[in-house]
Amino acid sequence: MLRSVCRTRWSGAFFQVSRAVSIGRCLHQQNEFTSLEEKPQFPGASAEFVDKLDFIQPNVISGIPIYRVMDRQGQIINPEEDPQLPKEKVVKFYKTMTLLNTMDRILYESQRQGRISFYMTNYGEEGTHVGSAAALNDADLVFGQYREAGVLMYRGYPLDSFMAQCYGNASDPGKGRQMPVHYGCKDLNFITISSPLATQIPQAVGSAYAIKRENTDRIVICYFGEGAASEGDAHAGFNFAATLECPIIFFCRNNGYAISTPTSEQYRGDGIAARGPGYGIMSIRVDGNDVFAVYNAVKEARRRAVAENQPFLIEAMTYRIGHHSTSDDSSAYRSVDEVNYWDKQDHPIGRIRFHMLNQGWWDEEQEKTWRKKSRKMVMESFEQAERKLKPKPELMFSDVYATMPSHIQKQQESLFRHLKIYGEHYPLDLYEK
Ligand SMILES: Cc1ncc(C[n+]2csc(CCOP(=O)(O)OP(=O)(O)O)c2C)c(N)n1
Ligand SMILES: [Mg+2]
Repeated sequence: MLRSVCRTRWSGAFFQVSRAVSIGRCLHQQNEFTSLEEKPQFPGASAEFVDKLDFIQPNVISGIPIYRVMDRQGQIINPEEDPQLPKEKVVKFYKTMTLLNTMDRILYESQRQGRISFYMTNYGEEGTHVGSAAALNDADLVFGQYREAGVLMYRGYPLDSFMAQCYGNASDPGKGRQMPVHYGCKDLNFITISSPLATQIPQAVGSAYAIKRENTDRIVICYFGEGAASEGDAHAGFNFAATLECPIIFFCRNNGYAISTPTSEQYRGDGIAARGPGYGIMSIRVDGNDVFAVYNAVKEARRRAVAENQPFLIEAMTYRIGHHSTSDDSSAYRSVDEVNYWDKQDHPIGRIRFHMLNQGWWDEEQEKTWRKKSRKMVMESFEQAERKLKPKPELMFSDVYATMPSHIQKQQESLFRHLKIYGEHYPLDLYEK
């Protein structure tokens, strides 16, 4: 009963826009066409004439509120919004968020020690990953950007597979041909990450359109950063999703920065959520460090996306605590105090831990045991990945073309010739034969 009340309350929280637009269009089409009537007949707008010159203020949609369920001490603010998740589920949230954090620390250090080539941490954004992943169905298709490892982890992607991809060893499904953090898993419906920003957005919309045509109970979720939202592909994706009425959730992680570009230089409007109404998309802004707020927003958006075949835009406000990647030093463009604030005072892991402690679901002893156990799990997996051989060198030429074209064939032969003569200068014993 309470759940259905929550849902009804919830549906009101999204900015209602797209219905008004499509109803307006229908009315316009139904009107009998007459050039004598003093009403606008333009096919591209449903509006009235005015006789006073007035520009629309760019801040007409300004200060979109940030939905949250818990305060910073992990207390539920409004009991009607409590998702009332069972203890086991909340503990799973916490364990995933902390395991991700531990994996990040180990892999970040590995890169610093020269064991892997590159890494990107998820520090501070764990709540956006886990809250959203938990609200989806397993069959829902995920398109990520690159900083969403927690979504894959929540779905059950094993530590060994994360490590295999980052080490590019023989167990990596991508056979070592991608940079670290470019995960993908067909079985878990997680599309492989690609580096060029925002390319996943129109691809995700295309998939959502295909899913709509299949008429199954599935949706697509597409993650991207507030920086990627400046790409042309974002516009194309939003507009196609709205006009083709696709069951998709656009999930923007607004973490304050796109490498060194702060949001103050990224856009002039009220963030990403404010763009939704312009496209006719239902939109909401949530506190991304509140895992329950993220969960509620995605759950409701998912329910409505399936029921009504329409897109939703969720802007999750959060903060990128780590450097952009191992190729970045963020001390060049932001203060230590700023980072410390988010790390120490407004962290998604801290907030859910407070909540669990308040509920009597967690204590210091459990914390110590879990931290020790999770670190051991990560270390074992990391050591195993490091010991594994690299994939056969010739695999770098396969899997792109069904039949290998002659120029690739030539390159492959040239590599073999080279290795035959100079092989002793390469660590070939580290590669599978
Ligand atoms: C088309 C394109 N342009 C530039 C880059 C380089 N680049 C990689 S990540 C990044 C910043 C993206 O920021 P945001 O979308 O906010 O995601 P975040 O890293 O903050 O999670 C840039 C500019 C790229 N990968 N692709
Ligand atoms: Mg960003």
